[in-house]
Amino acid sequence: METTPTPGWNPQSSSLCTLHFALCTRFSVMVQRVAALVGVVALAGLAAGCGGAGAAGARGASAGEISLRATEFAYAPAQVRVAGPGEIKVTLDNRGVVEHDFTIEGAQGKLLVKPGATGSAIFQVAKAGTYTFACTVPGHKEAGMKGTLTVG
Ligand SMILES: [Cu+2]
Repeated sequence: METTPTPGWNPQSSSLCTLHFALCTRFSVMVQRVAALVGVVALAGLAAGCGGAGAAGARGASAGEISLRATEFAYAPAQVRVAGPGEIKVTLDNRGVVEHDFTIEGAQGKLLVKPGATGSAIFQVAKAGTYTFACTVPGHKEAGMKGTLTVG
């Protein structure tokens, strides 16, 4: 009755460990591959955004321009529109006495303009829709410094 299969424990456990290790290694390789793939996709996206050679890029290149005036604490106009998705050139004339910026929720980038100055930047909006734009200087959006951008 003393032949309990305890001897089986050690080898089993060690082979489990080996398997676990192999899985872990394989998983980390997979993560690296996925990371590389994501990097490639991101680069391709950047290239498409910059090149404008593709159909979508060419169409997007001339999405539109908007000009806004910033004061404490509002944009004028507060409702703007461009024809469709793509690159949008935004010009911000800061008539206020403090710094203001312009950001589009859901799009990358920020245009920061000092008081009394005018600045412009290109924003990329990939899809038609209604977007909120706002100033990210603390308290400004809450004070009313926001508006609506309609794309398409
Ligand atoms: Cu502001």
